[in-house]
Amino acid sequence: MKFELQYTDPRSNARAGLITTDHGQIETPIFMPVGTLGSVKAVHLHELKEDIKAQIILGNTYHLYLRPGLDTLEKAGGLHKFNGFDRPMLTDSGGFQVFSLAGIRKMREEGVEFRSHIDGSKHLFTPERVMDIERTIGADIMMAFDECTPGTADYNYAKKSMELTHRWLDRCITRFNETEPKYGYQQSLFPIVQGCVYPDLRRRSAEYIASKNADGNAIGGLAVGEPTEKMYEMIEVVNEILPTDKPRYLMGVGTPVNILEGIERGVDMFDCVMPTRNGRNGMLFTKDGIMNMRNKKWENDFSPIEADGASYVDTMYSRAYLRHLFHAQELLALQIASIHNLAFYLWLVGEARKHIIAGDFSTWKPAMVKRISTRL
Ligand code: PRF
Repeated sequence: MKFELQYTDPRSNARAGLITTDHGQIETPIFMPVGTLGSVKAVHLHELKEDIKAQIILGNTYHLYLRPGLDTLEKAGGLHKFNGFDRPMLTDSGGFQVFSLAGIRKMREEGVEFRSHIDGSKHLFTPERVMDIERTIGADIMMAFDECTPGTADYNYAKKSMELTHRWLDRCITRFNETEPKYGYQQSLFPIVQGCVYPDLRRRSAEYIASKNADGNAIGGLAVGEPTEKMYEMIEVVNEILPTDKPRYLMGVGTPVNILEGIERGVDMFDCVMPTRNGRNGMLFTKDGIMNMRNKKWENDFSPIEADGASYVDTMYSRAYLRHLFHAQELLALQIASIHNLAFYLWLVGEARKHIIAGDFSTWKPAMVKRISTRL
């Protein structure tokens, strides 16, 4: 994998870059739609590629390991062959999902023992095991196995947890270096900064992660219960230390505003379930603000969903019709909302990139933050 830093905003830390993988290029800053089980929920590949223009999607080690399982993925020839998405993919390591989803966990130095949320069966994730699983899934970017410290953790817990994440990282790197990709294309390993809301821990973690000289670096343990201002402060602390010539990935973030704030602070990659999950609940993000499509307000509004929206669904369907679909619990509502929101997210990061390149990001960004924060 290669990263080329193309433009840096003179008035902020915003950057535009280009990642090159064996499955193609990614223009940064970028948003990665979440495809937990190998599919972006309610979205066909055709829309994902041609309309939403997704450049990279994310899959989850925890979910794919439980279903369909490693045998099937290996027989398929990896996740790209299995789901048909021939552009870059990234897998999260389970370092978040095990902690948020799995039942009865036992944390030890060795790893985490957990019970499947599907059938209660017992499993053990160690850093070595997770590397082997991510090799079998075959994403272009593999995330290290970490503990995602809750945003409310006390200092002592956060410190111990960060130190464990660092020891696990060393074991991930060893295993990664001992093993080969299985399907004939390269894979990169991204380590993850932790340290909760404590600046000195964040600094120590960023220094440790930077010392590994990986192809890219991630910031974890944010948007997990801490105040938003703390999140922005931690991004600033960490990005002062992470190398500028490698992509920086802020995990699981966030709202459109969070993403613009992250870009301004030097983040290049984002993922979040928000556009798809909130979309399925009727929440639409648009250039002119947030709409709850279940509201009575839209009952007789026959205007397009978004007249100058980024997706073909925006002018193909009216607000009144989409509201009707949500009320009638029609599956089409979930599809339209997911496609709309993802197209908006990809449009937003694409615009940010254009304005970084044009040199007016610092005036464009506050105006856009104001515009998209409105409630329609
Ligand atoms: N670690 C991992 N995945 C994640 C996170 C993390 O800290 C987060 C936190 N926002 C989202 N996804 N491995």
